[in-house]
Amino acid sequence: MSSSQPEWTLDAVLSLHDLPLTELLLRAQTVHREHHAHDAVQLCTLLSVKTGGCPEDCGYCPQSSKHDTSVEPERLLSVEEVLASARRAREAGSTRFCMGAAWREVKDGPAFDRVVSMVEGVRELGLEACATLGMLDEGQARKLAAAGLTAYNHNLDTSREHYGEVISTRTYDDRLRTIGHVAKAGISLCCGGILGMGESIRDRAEMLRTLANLDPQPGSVPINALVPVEGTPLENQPRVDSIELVRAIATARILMPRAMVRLSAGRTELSREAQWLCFMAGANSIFYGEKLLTTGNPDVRDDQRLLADAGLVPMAPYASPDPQVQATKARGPQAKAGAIPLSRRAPADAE
Ligand code: SAM
Ligand code: DTB
Ligand code: SF4
Repeated sequence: MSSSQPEWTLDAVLSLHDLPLTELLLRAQTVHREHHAHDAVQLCTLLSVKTGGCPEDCGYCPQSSKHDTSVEPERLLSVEEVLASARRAREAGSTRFCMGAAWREVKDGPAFDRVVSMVEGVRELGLEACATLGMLDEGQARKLAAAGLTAYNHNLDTSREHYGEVISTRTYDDRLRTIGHVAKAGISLCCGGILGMGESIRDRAEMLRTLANLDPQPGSVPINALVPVEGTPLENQPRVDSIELVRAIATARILMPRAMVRLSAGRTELSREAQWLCFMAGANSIFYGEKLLTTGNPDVRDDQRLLADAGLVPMAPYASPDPQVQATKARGPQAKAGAIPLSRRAPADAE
């Protein structure tokens, strides 16, 4: 974790998580305002650039070849297809574009080279570029950094203790190794987890503790509610309680004050009020667009109303206080084609 701060203990995390709800929300909102614009939400768009056929057995994932789901394996998209989608995302108001591949790990060769070109192209559009491609080695992380990748998403998903209940084809330490390579390459880490996979509150607190004790802390923390997909081992899991989601988000905000906390998968099942409570708890980003990777996401008009009705505004790109995100502004290809509309607010504009 940031060297100036002592390590978080499990007891300390649990006592925050279990505070009376109003007290937890107040504390989280106070921390939030110290580091972020209080009324800005970053809109991010996901695209699955290589769908399905993944050899890993992640129990939540519709893209695993070990599960019989309706997701069919597809080829790696072309750079042109991806950039056309990124352009549409930018026109719709997104400022970060995240490309996902259903790979266990990156293999050097033409497919990876194509992803590197996608990253360069996304940066040239003036968007933040994020990728999630499975395990990476140090050299691959360096190549992505040189291409201007803003962030790499690699989730811990749950606690070390619960991990084996969900995934058997890789270990928690495999995950942490890739996270180390991302950090060493100077790429901002996007790392979070999923609630609702049969884990205990202790598991959630343990996952948040592990995230908060990383050095450096993740610049981005996606908190997903499990989307139970037919054909996966977790298809019958009950939906996570929305207040439990709010508690996890508030705890993440307090533990990782400078991170963008992203209210990620599972929003189609959340009421507007529950989503507003998540923003109150310190979430300051959503995935925006009709699809996540393979599952649905709220309609963009509904999301525009969700923000407008609460007096929230879309955030400018590179508004994150994470120094590694700031560093990418100067690294890699610079925006070529048109600027992001200025109506979006950066933290400097915050009251
Ligand atoms: N293969 C890469 C990996 O596992 O790192 C990248 C793609 S993977 C789909 C990215 C993340 O999506 C996973 O780590 C998991 O947290 C999330 N995810 C996948 N399926 C999900 C589901 N059904 N519900 C919620 N989150 C999910
Ligand atoms: C993350 O934590 N959530 C996003 C993003 N990182 C890549 C993915 C959610 C995927 C939900 C299931 C699907 O659509 O396939
Ligand atoms: Fe593969 Fe990633 Fe899905 Fe796991 S989460 S099965 S690694 S695509």
